[in-house]
Amino acid sequence: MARIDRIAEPWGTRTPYGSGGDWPVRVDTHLAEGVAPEDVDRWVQTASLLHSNGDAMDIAVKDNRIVGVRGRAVDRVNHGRLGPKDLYGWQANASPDRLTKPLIREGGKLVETDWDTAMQRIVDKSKALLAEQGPSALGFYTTGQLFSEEYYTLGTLAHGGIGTNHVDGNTRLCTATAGEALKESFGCDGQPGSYTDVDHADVIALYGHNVAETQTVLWTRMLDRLAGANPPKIICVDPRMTPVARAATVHLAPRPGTNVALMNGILHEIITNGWVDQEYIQAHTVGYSELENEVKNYPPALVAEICGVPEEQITEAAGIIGHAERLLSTVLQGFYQSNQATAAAVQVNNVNIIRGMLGRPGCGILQMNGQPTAENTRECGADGDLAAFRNWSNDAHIQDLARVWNVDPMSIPHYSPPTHVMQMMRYAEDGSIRMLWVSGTNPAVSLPELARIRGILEQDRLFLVVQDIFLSETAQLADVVLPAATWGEKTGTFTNVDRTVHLSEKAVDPPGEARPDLEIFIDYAHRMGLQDKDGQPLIKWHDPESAFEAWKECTRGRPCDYTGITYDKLRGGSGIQWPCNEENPDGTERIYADGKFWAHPGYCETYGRDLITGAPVEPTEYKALNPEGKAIIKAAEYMPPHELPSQDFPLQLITGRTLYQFHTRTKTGRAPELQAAAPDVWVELSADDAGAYGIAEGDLAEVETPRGSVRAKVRISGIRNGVLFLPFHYGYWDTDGGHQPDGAGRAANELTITDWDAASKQPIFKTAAARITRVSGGDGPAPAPTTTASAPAGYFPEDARTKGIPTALADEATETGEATETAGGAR
Ligand SMILES: Nc1nc2c(c(=O)[nH]1)N[C@H]1C(S)=C(S)[C@@H](COP(=O)(O)OP(=O)(O)OC[C@H]3O[C@@H](n4cnc5c(=O)[nH]c(N)nc54)[C@H](O)[C@@H]3O)O[C@H]1N2
Ligand SMILES: Nc1nc2c(c(=O)[nH]1)N[C@H]1C(S)=C(S)[C@@H](COP(=O)(O)OP(=O)(O)OC[C@H]3O[C@@H](n4cnc5c(=O)[nH]c(N)nc54)[C@H](O)[C@@H]3O)O[C@H]1N2
Ligand SMILES: [Mo]
Repeated sequence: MARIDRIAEPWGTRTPYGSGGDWPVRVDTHLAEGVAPEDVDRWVQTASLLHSNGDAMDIAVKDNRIVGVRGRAVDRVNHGRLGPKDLYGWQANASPDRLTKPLIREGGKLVETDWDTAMQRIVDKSKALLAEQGPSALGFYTTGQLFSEEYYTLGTLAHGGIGTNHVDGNTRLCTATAGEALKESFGCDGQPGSYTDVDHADVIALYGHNVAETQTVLWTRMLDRLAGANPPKIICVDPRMTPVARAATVHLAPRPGTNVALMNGILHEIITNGWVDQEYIQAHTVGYSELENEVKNYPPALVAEICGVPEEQITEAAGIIGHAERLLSTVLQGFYQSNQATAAAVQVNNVNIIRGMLGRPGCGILQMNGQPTAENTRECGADGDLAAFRNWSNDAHIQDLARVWNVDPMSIPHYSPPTHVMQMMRYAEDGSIRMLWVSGTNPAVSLPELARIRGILEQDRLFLVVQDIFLSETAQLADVVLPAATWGEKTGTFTNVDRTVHLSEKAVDPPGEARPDLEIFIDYAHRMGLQDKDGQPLIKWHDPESAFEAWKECTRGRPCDYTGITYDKLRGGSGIQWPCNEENPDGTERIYADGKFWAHPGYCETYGRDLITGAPVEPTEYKALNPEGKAIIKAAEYMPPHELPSQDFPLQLITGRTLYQFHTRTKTGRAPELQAAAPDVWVELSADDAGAYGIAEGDLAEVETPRGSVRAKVRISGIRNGVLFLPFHYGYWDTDGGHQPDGAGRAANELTITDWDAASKQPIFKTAAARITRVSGGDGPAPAPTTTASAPAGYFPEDARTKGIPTALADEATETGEATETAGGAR
């Protein structure tokens, strides 16, 4: 047993293992000061809630309070390990400023009220708008942080009951491109890979994915492979010097927004050198010749020029990928939130497809998720898609869903693609969406071009309902605020990136009158009198387990088949990967193992879209292209970003995350160990650019784009020349309880652009033209972590390095009692 500071050592101690070996167990535990394991009254099973990895853990409960967490050794995902947000983040639950009563706006102010009054206000408004305008007046904007049971209920009541097409999740900002890229290549959402591919891969290629900071335990698995026998080669594609880049065999740092050009260059090399699996291509794919023709136009010399990357690096990376025997590819926001998101992510699929690298140990694709339950938003249709990956443009699927819900098929909106959130904001701006119900997301900080978003949400004519656990920046603009219970206070299931389903059990009661989101949605459906076609209540379930049983029936025979899973089966052991049904009672490690896809015209989730224009492919076209349901190889031409650097705005701004904070910080900002590690906004700049602009480490600078400005202290980091980076975590809320006044400009989204990917409709948070000017000198280094991508580039005072406050010590227990090697600080 070792005690270490997991702020200073985010990945903990190495437990090396070799290719094809078993990842050793290491159980991580953190308990509140003064609590010993023997003091704990009970341990309650759950999984992590502040990222998509699905680290299984038990919550320690003492005197009906959460007092800590411990990783679950038996789980396939983490083998006992936890990351810093897992270890410390739970403390936010017990914050004194949790919402404990519903609030309604009276005379311009939010005042406390009871549930009946708050709900009645929402119901009265809904009914009046339905009578006046019909379902299109109502919009629902949810999250990737609730449970399956909650999304399924929301999707059912909105699509099957209210009949509105305006339903989306913040998953639009997050994993819309992951879902879309999988649909484009395989006809259906669903992650081909498995985390065990890390154990077998000889090459791991990470595209715009800073896994070290965003799924820390998955990175720990990779670090342990790197420390063992036959380590994999790592390819990193990221304009910043992330911890992944530092560990990479080849680090490509392209100009932001040039991902498609880079991928086409890599594909050019793979195809020209014949590193393709012709047999696999013949048997299992359509569209290869189109790709061959397209990538001919991308010789490495040209790509080097477009991307601003040395030509030798491109050929070296392509050679490594081309010679891989077991290739694992992962993709995240550096592609999904950048220029040509879907087109770029699809080219990663193409690499694995044409190399025949699918469905075998070590050969996988992880089109990553970000939020813990984003997968479920998509599966349950709370992002606008239809439940259980049904196809909104296939009438037979609409009928089948109508059968499950016992409603008239015509009452399920399917006359056009679901409305995405950026379009919903437009409708609210125009005044046609008149009630917006926001659950579990904070758009006043997380959507692009915040001045505009605030203007839309503040309007008197928009009735805004916000369901949250804190009085977030968005809740402050609401007409009704509903206090929700959260993780640890309610029961439900959720699914991580590699299709592993976990049960999260209630450990303690929620504070005050806060209620589980599930109860709130069911209550609304009943108060609205939503019925099926026989006059029975539309929502026939009443608690998490009965909701799960209903959801299972909805998935029967669909790709994400949950019918073989029960709450009991999820208790005690490991999480289970869907599909899990009669044929696969223990779940399914890898899908597409036999070169068979869910792409058959009658079964697929979508007929796809044009990657450049986003226009939906017609059903007849799809049937002609892919009658047998093979994998679809889609080529794409490189198009430059819409907003390019200019004389006025000569730099490129990208935004993203740091290891210690989660999103708009409503939870991590209230966990002292995490907040202390990354207390305030900073801006990253390369040493060359800092020199050119006369800016030094710690100086206060102003970053501007055509949309607005942000003031931040400067960190001189290993970022690419010509690029600025801002973390997007810092809104107006301060941990001292105060709020920064409007326009004080701390939120990265003051600067981002109202623009989105044509195919996935995911907003472009990474690539805007920007400039930076020095405002004044600083009084020390920027408040940026030194253990991460924001590590300082040059000399740095030792005492300013990131380390934990005294309560940050956590325990690690390995099978042998000791780990073999200590973790290198910044690695
Ligand atoms: N600590 C922490 N972990 C998290 C979260 C969190 O808030 N904090 N959030 C979770 C969620 S919801 C998500 S979606 C994930 C996101 O996880 P990631 O996608 O790993 O995180 P980001 O920082 O958004 O972006 C990743 C990288 O993209 C790079 N990038 C920017 N522009 C480009 C480009 O044009 N091309 C390329 N190739 N790279 C580019 C950035 O330099 C950055 O390092 O993390 C999840 N995990
Ligand atoms: N510039 C820029 N902007 C970005 C990104 C970026 O990289 N750059 N990334 C985007 C991505 S990938 C994402 S996922 C979004 C995230 O953006 P948001 O979803 O807006 O961020 P969160 O802070 O996670 O907001 C979740 C809200 O739900 C509340 N909450 C937590 N648990 C519960 C619960 O159980 N029930 C209810 N009802 N509420 C709960 C929290 O208090 C919080 O207010 O941001 C996006 N915005
Ligand atoms: Mo996300």
